[in-house]
Amino acid sequence: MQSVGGRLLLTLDAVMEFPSGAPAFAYNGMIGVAPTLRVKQGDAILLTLHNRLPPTNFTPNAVNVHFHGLDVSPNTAQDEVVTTLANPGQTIHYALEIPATQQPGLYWYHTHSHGEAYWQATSGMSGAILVEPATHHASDFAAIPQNILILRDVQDHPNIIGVPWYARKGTVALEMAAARQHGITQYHPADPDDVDSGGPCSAERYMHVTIEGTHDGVLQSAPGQRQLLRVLNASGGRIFDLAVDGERLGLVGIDGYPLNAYPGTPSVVWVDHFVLPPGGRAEFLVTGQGKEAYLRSRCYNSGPVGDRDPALILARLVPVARLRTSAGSSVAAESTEPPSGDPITVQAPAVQRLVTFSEDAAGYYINHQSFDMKSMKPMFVVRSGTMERWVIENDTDEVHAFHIHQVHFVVDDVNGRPLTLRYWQDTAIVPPQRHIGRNTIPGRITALIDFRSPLIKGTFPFHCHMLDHEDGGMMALVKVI
Ligand SMILES: [Cu+2]
Repeated sequence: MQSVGGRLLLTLDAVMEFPSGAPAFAYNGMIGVAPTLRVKQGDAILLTLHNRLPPTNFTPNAVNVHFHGLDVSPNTAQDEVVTTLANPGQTIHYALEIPATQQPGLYWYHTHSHGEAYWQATSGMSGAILVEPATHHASDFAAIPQNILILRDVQDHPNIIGVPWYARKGTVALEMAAARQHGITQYHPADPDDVDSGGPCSAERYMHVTIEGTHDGVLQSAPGQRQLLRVLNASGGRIFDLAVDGERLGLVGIDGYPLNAYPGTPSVVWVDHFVLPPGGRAEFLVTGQGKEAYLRSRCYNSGPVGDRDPALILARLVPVARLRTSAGSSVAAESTEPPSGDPITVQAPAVQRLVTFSEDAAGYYINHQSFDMKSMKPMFVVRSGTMERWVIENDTDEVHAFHIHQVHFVVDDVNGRPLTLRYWQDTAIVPPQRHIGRNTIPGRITALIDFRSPLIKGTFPFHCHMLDHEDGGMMALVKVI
């Protein structure tokens, strides 16, 4: 869907899909459809959300929508997710005002009902939002063919109802064991524990990954021609280590922001692979090689007790003579240059805080507290107009994915090592603790968080974007005054 005259009007229903019993978005009567929203900087999204799910005994079936990554107000009618909930039979009207200064790139929307977030995400209740520049500049990628790809993981034996069901729109990604049956043998040089061993590279039981935005898992490529792949990790908790055979990825945007929105970072950075946490987006260029290649996820080891993120074939890049650019482009000087972000300079942090992720048999915690739905008491009160340094520690044996609503941050260092490539992001991997001799050292990242937008005052969450962890309590509130 495209905005018209600065407004995008949308009605979504939350419905129960038969016979699976899984919750789903419905759009224009089409069950399992969550349209991609294309808007311009400064536009409004007017969303009416009807909850037509049945009341049940096993889950509240409440829904709402979080506009992930957008620099919008956390207050009612915009991106308020803690108290704004539609129970079965209720309706929410959203009037979201996207700032004119929103960085152009890939964002997304998904339900955010605490306690049901994982179930709803792994039922596919999410969609993409693409923010385009309000005015075209010479350098805005107008001549680059592009695809939005949405990665999801879905439960094929849902743990609530017990009836197998399958993803609606996506093409199922091939795990390497299955890929070998299709005669696909090349994959990233092996992790020794690949496949069937129970190690991190073996398949997750009862879950499979889908990719939306391809034609039956096929993407075209043309020799020497660049294209832009805009990839959204809409899974409930998977990590994808993205790579294309024989090619480097030309990163141009992370989490909606152009790479060069961080001062001094180039507009394109070429990497061999990119690790995309759940909730994150990566936008990158690939160049056709004139032969078939695979877009894949390499196996990712998320720690001794982490979920399995096996090697996957996501899509097949098939050579054609020439790729077409988007139809109807009216740009005078079409460009293959990435959009130039207005650099956002950092300022010295006003405050340093410690955020600790932990877990035990009973649940998941931030600073040893499990999120309490009945309390709007913020863990931190932040002064608007400042930046803050948050040290985020992981006292567990698995990766977590730090996400904060409304704002972006820059990761300065990981486990004490300063990063050479810095960029604005809204979701970041926090590595697991390490056991060295008798000592246990927490995993740690340091994030410089930008609370300077005058639009962002109010109370909003930060949490782990492995949504089963969020549901289990790994969420807290920050209040910006
Ligand atoms: Cu987590």
